[in-house]
Amino acid sequence: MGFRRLIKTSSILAGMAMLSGMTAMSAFAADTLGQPTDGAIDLQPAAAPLKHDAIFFHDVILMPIITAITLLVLALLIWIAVRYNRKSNPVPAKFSHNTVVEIIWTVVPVLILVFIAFFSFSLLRKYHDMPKPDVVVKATGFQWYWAYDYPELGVEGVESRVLTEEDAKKAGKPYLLAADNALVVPVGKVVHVKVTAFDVIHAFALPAFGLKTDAVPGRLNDTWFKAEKVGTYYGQCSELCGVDHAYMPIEIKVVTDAEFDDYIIKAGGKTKAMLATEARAAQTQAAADAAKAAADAEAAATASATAPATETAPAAAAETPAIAATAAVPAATPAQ
Ligand SMILES: [Cu+2]
Repeated sequence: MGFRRLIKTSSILAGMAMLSGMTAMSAFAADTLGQPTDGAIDLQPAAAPLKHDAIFFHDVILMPIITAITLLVLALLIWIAVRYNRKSNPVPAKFSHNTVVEIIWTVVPVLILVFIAFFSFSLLRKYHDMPKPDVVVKATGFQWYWAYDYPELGVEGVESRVLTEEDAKKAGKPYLLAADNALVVPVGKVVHVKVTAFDVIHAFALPAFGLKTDAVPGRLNDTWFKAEKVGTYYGQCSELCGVDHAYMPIEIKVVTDAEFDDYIIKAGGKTKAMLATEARAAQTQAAADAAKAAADAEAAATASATAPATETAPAAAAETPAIAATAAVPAATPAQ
């Protein structure tokens, strides 16, 4: 009788759990991209490849296993409590040990862990094996703010500090997540972040991109993302780093290519296109210089061959323009 009532209660509980699961789903649908949402549960929605993979690992691999194990243990507890209490089972069995059962409850958890490890390591590999970068950014943690560099584009020391509550409200941004200077990156491009720290250990973390990388003084850690949508994304320092740990947010602003180039130029740097043009010009200049030097050398050689031997420019001096130039100063260089 008591057992039936328990079954009834547990089915009601299961129904409630399903209902709350459905509300969670609707909360999930209303989530704001790039920042936490009041009253929502579950992970923040993804805006980069690593986060999609992390959500798959959590939702499809881990949660079903955790739920199944929890329900199994709950069912066993209920079964034991109902079937083997003193009233239902006045004469208990006296045996102990059962080899078959013990082998099963050792081997099955090992198999479950191996199954989880397979997906876990493949996710770790995705974090580790980074695609070729389009933009490289260096993020340095300070007590208590972040500084960003674009080493290849010549932009250095963009300091990023928390907005005051008043300024955040004025800007319509979330307080404690918004910064005065965001890290600006182009959309749809592979961004490598070299993470380090100046003083103590911080951590560069941003949920929507699936980032969480320790910032350790004297060490460069790598992470990467490829933002899928233009917008503003928020994260926080995620390693307790001192009294203002809560006041060093990470704001990443994802913009179009053109806007990114504008930003780099305004920040005093050079865009990839500018650098490529400069490199091409330098190459052309170098080729022209080499051609001119060769022509000069040839002309000098011809001149020394035709000129009388009393001249100060010997044939050997024509080998390189530098030596030719030295030889052209008669007082300093004794004639051979
Ligand atoms: Cu910190």
